[in-house]
Amino acid sequence: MTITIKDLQVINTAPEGINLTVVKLITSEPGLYGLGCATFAYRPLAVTCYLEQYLKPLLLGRDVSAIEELWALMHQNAYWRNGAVENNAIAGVDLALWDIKGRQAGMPCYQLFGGAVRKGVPVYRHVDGSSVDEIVDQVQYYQSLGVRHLRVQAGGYGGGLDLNAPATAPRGSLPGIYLNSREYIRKTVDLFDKLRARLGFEMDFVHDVHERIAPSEALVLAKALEPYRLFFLEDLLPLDATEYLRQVKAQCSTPIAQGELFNNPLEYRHLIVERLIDFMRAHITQLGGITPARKLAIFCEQFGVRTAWHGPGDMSPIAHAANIHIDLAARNFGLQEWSGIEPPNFVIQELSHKKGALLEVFDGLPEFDNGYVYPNDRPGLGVEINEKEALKYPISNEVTTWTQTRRVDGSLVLP
Ligand code: GCO
Ligand code: MG
Repeated sequence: MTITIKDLQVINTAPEGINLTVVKLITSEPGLYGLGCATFAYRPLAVTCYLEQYLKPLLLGRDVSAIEELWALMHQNAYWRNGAVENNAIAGVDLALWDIKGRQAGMPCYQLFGGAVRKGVPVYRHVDGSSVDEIVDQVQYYQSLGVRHLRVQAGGYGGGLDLNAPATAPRGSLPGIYLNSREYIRKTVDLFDKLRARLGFEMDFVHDVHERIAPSEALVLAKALEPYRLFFLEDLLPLDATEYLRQVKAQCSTPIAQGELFNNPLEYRHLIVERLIDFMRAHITQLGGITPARKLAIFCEQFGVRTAWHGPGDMSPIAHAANIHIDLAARNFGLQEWSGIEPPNFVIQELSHKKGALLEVFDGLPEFDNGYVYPNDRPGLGVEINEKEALKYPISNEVTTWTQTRRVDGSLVLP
């Protein structure tokens, strides 16, 4: 008897003050359901509408076992493809289908992917501060927890969080988060020089440029950071400038990571085939879920490109768990971002939120211990949601401000 999709429900919740969107697929088998993540923190209502108005009518009554068929059906159903809203919506269904597959098999998803090649997943945590002393304190705190890899930022991404035009901007410039790229480069190189002088080379550091500087400036930064032997330098360039990585890789040994903004193969295929990136950092639900993500990880393996899946605060524990299941079975695993239950710093500074609320809503978040993350080995992705608790944390629909990033002359720069 074929088990089919009986209902598709969307659960929106923001326990940490960050919008999270969960898909619950109810099947025709009593008690059998799956949970997926469709989080696109800045467009939750659009994703919800896409799921309820378009994917639900398409999917009801279809065979839950046919994951490849259903992914392709969703992907091409609107003819135009690979948008951020639709890919995150499709991912919500796709992760739920893999969750169902694991629950039916009585196995954690990583077993379905070929079994684990490591017992725990090495992760990096986030460090951010306004002074070297503050950053050194945080590094030493995480070192005490056994963490061996850290992302180090000095004031978010390239600039502060001030939404007012600086005095140096032209008269009448609009509010925004202003970035002086030359100053950012000077400060970043100076920061890592001081960190290495004080801490040595035992800890592995990554740094996120977040696509905000010009290609020639990016090359200068990557070369200037060579002596500090970063584990990787992330989002050195925006998606539409990644051809310039040919110049960067030809002149510089700093390992390069790109990917959280990837939507489709046309954006990353050349980067992997030409080995212009060393670490692929896609956001699993932005790609459309586990189904395309596994194919991308295996494609990377052919070219010696390692994985470093995006793992930010604006991702639900279900997607974090999906990252971990893929990591466990991947031989070309590089490093996993683990922002864990703390949201990104720009959210903490903007919104008050109850610490720990995330774990009241979600049960089964993979466990962080001594620099590694471990799945809970339950069948499927291993995460459950308390729908009653979820209702306590409604999502917000304010205008997004942190992406209003501007150069010193007041013009917008990609965030
Ligand atoms: C990272 C990312 C995030 C993004 C955030 C956007 O490397 O973790 O750059 O911090 O800025 O996911 O919402
Ligand atoms: Mg990033």
